[in-house]
Amino acid sequence: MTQPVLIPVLGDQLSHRLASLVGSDPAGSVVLMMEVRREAAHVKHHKSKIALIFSAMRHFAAELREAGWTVDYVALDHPDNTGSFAGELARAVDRHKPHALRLTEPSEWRVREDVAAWSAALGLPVEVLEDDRFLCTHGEFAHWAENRREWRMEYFYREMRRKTGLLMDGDHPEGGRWNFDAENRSGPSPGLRGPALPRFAPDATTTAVLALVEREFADHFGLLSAFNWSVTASEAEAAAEAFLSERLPIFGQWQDAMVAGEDFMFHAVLSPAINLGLLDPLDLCRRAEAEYRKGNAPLTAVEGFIRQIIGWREYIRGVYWQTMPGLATANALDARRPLPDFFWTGATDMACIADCVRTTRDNAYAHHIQRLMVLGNFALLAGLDPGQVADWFLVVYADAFDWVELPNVAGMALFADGGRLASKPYAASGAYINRMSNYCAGCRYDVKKKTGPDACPFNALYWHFLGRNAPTLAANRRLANPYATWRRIDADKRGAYIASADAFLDTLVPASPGWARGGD
Ligand code: FAD
Ligand code: DLZ
Ligand code: SF4
Repeated sequence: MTQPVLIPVLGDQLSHRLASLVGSDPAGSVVLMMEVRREAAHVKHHKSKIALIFSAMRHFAAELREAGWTVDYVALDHPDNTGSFAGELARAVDRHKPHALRLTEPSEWRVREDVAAWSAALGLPVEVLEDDRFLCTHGEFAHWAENRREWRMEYFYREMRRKTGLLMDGDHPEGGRWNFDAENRSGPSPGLRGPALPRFAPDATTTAVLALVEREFADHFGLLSAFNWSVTASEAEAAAEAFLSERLPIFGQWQDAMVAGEDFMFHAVLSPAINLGLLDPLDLCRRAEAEYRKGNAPLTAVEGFIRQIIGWREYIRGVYWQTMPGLATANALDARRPLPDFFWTGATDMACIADCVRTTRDNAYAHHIQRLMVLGNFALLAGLDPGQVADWFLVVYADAFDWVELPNVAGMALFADGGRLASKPYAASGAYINRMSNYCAGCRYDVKKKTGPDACPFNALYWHFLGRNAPTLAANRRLANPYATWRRIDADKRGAYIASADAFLDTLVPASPGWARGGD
């Protein structure tokens, strides 16, 4: 091959329709894929997440070779592996003497910054293509956001419905409404269980990767014993098919419900495959719509699912690129408390938190309401440091990449962006968790008690949160009712709430920073 084009394909770019592949000729290109320690350990990612990414990368490399591409694959334990993208690129340039680099833009700000230095460092032209696996381009989001005082997902979502034609009836939304969320909020009925997920037995590639990860990342959070992620597009396809036929019809109704020990409920559990590129999000939405058109799934469920993907997922990504790098350090509520150690150990008497940390440790997964209304809500009410909370969320979930994790944590869960993303903080007392789950029945705390050592900690913390943030939040119109109630509570009772919450907060033991960073 005369001087080829070198095409780095990153760990979340595992799509055959990737812009940098589609626009290139296999005969004149070398694809470079790199397992590097810095990506696995700049924060100490959950073992299952590293195993998923490495196994999916290895399978994708094999598929590319079968399709006629030349792939240079650097495994983590290659003796000359330098441990970073920059180091591996320099070595690959020596090996292949390319005339240029072509890549699809990285999804994360941090890596995008690295890429900006590659051309000068390597002395080669670097062509960066937009990632067209997202529906909304950077330019379109910027145009939508410009001159809007508030960026509300709902209005953005309507634009995406019009753009894709999903669930449209001419110019109107199917069923006469854009959003059926109000019908999607049932608490769990007794004995509610979701169907079992399809199982993917590890093949030789995954088995080798699991051993590598156990050996090389022994001190990282999480278990590998329940590893069941789809690592190829065809496995992801089987997982999607099972979701569309078995769980989608009831996805909406139980979307917000939580049941102890039921880790997946009726959720798609497809976010890792979507974020890595093994599934195409628009195709998935079209297939969900087809289930509705065939009469297999109700509009309420299908609209809810499609909204998560073309609404929330695209909106979150737009917000990320519009607000970085400031979003990474945003702290509008001046929250400074260190992350408690039970986020890593699960050792807490709060049954809701303990179960959410357990599923996170076992599966590198928790569903949306566990993330938002248990873990995120606790972090918000307790005033945990947004940087430490964001590190935790980035480490622990198989689907966590900075572009999607950070806006969800800093914006949606913690209100650290001052309300750019959410019109009010998602703050809730124990009553909400009790309504939406069966956790409280098995908890040593009493969800009905408001103060004292046996009271559900969320109750006093809720008022502590509103009280201490009154200077920033009391003017928020959507908080008018809670603040009116707060003002009506007599001074003694208010003092009791504050004292009870303070006594609880004093018991929190800060986590060792070594869980999230350092050591590798
Ligand atoms: P379902 O509930 O079945 O939803 C279907 C799909 O919709 C998901 O697969 C996902 O692609 C998309 N989706 C739904 N909600 C969101 C959202 N808020 N943002 C982006 N996509 C969404 N999602 C991630 O992909 N990575 C993260 O790191 C991440 N961190 C989060 C942190 C917090 C604090 C919160 C509140 C949410 C976070 N989410 C994140 C969003 C959401 O919780 C997950 O996408 C979802 O739980 C994935 O599971 P699922 O595939 O079963 O999703
Ligand atoms: C998350 C991750 C991990 C654990 N390991 C790798 C890796 O070894 N090689 C790679 O190309 N990507 C990895 N990733 C994903 C990157 O950290 C990052 O999220 C993407 O490059 C997107 O910017
Ligand atoms: Fe969680 Fe409070 Fe219910 Fe216990 S009582 S499970 S701490 S909400």
